[in-house]
Amino acid sequence: MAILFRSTPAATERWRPLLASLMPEHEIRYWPEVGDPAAIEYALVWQPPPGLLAGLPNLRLIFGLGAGIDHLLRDPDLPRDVPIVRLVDPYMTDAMSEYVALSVLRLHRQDLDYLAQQRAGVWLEREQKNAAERPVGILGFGTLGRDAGKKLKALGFPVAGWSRSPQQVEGFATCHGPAGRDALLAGSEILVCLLPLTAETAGILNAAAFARLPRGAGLVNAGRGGHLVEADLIPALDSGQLSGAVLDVVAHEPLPPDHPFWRHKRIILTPHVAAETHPPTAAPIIREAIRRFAAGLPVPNVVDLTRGY
Ligand code: NDP
Ligand code: OXD
Repeated sequence: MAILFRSTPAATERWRPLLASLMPEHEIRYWPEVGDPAAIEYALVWQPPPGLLAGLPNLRLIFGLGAGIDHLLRDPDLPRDVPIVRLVDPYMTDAMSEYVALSVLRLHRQDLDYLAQQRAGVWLEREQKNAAERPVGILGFGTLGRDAGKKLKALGFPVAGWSRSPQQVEGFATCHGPAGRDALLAGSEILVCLLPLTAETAGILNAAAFARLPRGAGLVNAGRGGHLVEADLIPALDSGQLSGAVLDVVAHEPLPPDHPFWRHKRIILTPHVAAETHPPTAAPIIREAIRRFAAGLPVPNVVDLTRGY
């Protein structure tokens, strides 16, 4: 029985010693050295080349090396009868909440304006609200959204969360469905997207959604680039409907050098680093999932392919 590992070359070098010491009982093969495909039962993958998984006839379980699995669903030949486990790691959850808290605070405390003033040598106090007066709406109130919500709440922000199914989360206003989304947008001075990318959520951050937000709202997108209709963002920023956007993800990564987002004064960009996979904490989680699967026990965080996440 062998495990196939495939990620970026840099990530592969971080994982290699960890997997060797944590799973000495398994033969681990590092793509592109697949060897006999029939020997591979488990695949640990990030952005596998299309067709790679379909070429493994005895594959029993796929681990996506990230929280989102859209990188797997893009493969038209994905073997849909093999269960997919996504990565849920408290280390990553903490990282995402740090990113969201930082981004929300930057928008709330008018960082973009103060940076512009600093560059222009302008000493000018701007009117400032308290966090308690700045409602935050979170699209995607799952593992990451709820944790970010709790931490924003601890900072004083009123937080509402939107999900696909009705959810009761103590201390939060929650909603679901299109009507719930529109109500959440109308009441959110800062909107955070932590959705998975699915057919239902693609393009959800668009001109119509921005128009529903209170004028001057801020946007944080740490979900996927495909959530944002990129052509709609700059007009919303230039008209003042949005006051700023923090983007960790974009449609085409890395962002092309001539893309207007690089230089727009009201956009803060980071290169998909909000919550990176952390091999030292992720590897034991994967080892435990393999142990459970091999023992015939239920494995947590199996993706529901009918929902797409
Ligand atoms: P979860 O599956 O735990 O949560 C997803 C949430 O989105 C759930 O609340 C779900 O609703 C909701 N949702 C899904 N589809 C819809 C829909 N059509 N309408 C309304 N709500 C919907 O995922 P995580 O919180 O772990 O991760 C979320 C995403 O964050 C990942 O898929 C990935 O794209 C992104 N991510 C980005 C990272 C980065 O570094 N930028 C790092 C890690 C993740 P319900 O509760 O009803 O199921
Ligand atoms: C993930 C990511 O989905 O890093 O884990 O984007």
